[in-house]
Amino acid sequence: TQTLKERLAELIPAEIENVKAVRKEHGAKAFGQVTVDQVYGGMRGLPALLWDGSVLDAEEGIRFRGKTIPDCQAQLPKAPGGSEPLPEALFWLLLTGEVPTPEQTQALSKEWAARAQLPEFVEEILDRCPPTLHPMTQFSMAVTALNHDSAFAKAYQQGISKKDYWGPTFEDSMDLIAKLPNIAGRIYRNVFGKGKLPAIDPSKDYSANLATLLGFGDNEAFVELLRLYVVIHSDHEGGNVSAHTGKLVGSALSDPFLAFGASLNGLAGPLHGLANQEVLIWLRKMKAQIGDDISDEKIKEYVWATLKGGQVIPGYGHAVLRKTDPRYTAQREFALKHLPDDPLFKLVGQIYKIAPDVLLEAGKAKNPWPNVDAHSGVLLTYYGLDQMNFYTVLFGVSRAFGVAAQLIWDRALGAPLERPKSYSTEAIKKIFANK
Ligand code: FCX
Repeated sequence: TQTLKERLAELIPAEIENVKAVRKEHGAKAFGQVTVDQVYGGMRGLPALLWDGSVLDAEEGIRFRGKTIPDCQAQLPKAPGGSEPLPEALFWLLLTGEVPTPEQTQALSKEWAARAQLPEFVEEILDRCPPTLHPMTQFSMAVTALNHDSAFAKAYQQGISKKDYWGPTFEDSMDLIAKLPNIAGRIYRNVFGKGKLPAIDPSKDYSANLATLLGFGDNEAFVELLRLYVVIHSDHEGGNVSAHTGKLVGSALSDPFLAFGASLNGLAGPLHGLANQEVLIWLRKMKAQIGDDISDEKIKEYVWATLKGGQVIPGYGHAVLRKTDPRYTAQREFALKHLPDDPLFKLVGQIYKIAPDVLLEAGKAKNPWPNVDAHSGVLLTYYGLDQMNFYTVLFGVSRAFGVAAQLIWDRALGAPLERPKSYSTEAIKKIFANK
């Protein structure tokens, strides 16, 4: 059967022609106006990036190459006996727009297992980190250090031609994804004193190995959760902080390890990926304050107190979405199937009925609905992974799939250095003085 790299090699020339034709026909046309508010307002809605892998609709949520999360659950290959899509298949889909065969999916599991080992010095870097250093900082350090063996950096030094950039970028991206379970597992075991890391099993899929490295390999429901988790966290179009940072840094021809290390530092912010940690902290504080008998009225008061304290409600709101995040819904459905009576899950469901109305009444947030981070920690906690400062690491493992796919296509299409224009407030005043 055909490998992913062989399939990509077939697809790339046609896509280069496709882009050429689009630029020839539409290159000089304008999307519309850019307002001064967009310059001050974090560039919301500014059409500025190209990425075919996934598109985010404000109402409907994410589609990966045109497929919704339920489509992916129905159509992507699964593990024997499993019902959640395999992240291996999602990576193939992101890169090619095609659903791989079960054999092609399995070949990716095998290839990632074969590439999984970390260089010894990276293991040592992690082992020397104090357990008080946040897991995301450790994660980003280890990923950045993998640049030591970058195929792209080496090929660039040896004078590789621009048209061949995507090849070593693909190799680095495969290595990057393959090595993440060992990095995540090592951080988890070091920080939380969970003993020695077991070896990767080449006969198992990526998520099963990741679960084993974290110490949960025997729990098939947890493995299924990880499969779903990685798929839904993999990509969220091109403009979110982690995806965009990876693309931006990659545009300087920094290799995928340097580019994704930068993505992780963005994901580690509380308004982005760290929100899944923040949600659990917020829930625990709520329980500590209110006690076990939590009424709707008490929740309402707690949500208001958070807002009045000048803080955000973690896990709620979104820069693009204007409806409940389908990534939240997918996790809710997983919980309804596997842990319907879990008290923390019930609490999250209760908050879902209350927080949106409070946010609407407060009148600031453009989207009062929950996002992906409102739900993920509750599922992990249920299975015993209750160290919440580790949660964003799992988001990071997943986000590598989207960022890597994007980097490969950017190098294949010859994406140039990113360099938007910045303006001073004085310049803006002058430009619009008489307009
Ligand atoms: N709680 C309280 N206030 C909120 C809010 C929330 N959940 N969401 C938005 N607001 C506030 C904003 O802080 C802003 O206030 P300001 O005018 O005083 O600056 C105002 O509402 C308008 O913001 P809005 O345009 O709706 O949202 P942004 O695009 O600026 O920000 C995020 C989007 C996601 C950053 C925002 O909704 C937020 O802070 N949410 C909580 C953190 C969170 O859950 N992040 C994870 C998002 C995502 F899913 C991910 O990346 O993982």
